[in-house]
Amino acid sequence: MVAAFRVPGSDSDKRAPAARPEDNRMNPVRMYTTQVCPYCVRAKALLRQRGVAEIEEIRVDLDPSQREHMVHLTGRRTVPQIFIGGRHVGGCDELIALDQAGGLMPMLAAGR
Ligand SMILES: N[C@@H](CCC(=O)N[C@@H](CS)C(=O)NCC(=O)O)C(=O)O
Repeated sequence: MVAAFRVPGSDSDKRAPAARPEDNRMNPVRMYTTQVCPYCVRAKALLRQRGVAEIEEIRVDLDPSQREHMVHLTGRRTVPQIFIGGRHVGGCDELIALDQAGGLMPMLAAGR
């Protein structure tokens, strides 16, 4: 069973950039997570700040088969593991590094 949740973004976040997810111009974001995971919370907050309204969240603590699938896909055992437009970004630290290098918004832009 896949435990997937749609996580709405914060309407009150005024730091969101111009890219509007409701225009369908952003690539889909998928994140393997657990319930108790400060890195997951941090990663989701950053994505929301960058305008991501929906995150497909796969709770590997609720579904061990999904944890094994995550390990198979990424070679990693830690959460979060983040995919943007089907491409593996890595964990929270790598998401932050990508953002700081200026690579996150282009990756979020649909069609990239
Ligand atoms: N450097 C990693 C650290 C991730 C990490 O340590 N995550 C914890 C949960 S917050 C974890 O997966 N621990 C092992 C486990 O839960 O099996 C990142 O930035 O994503």
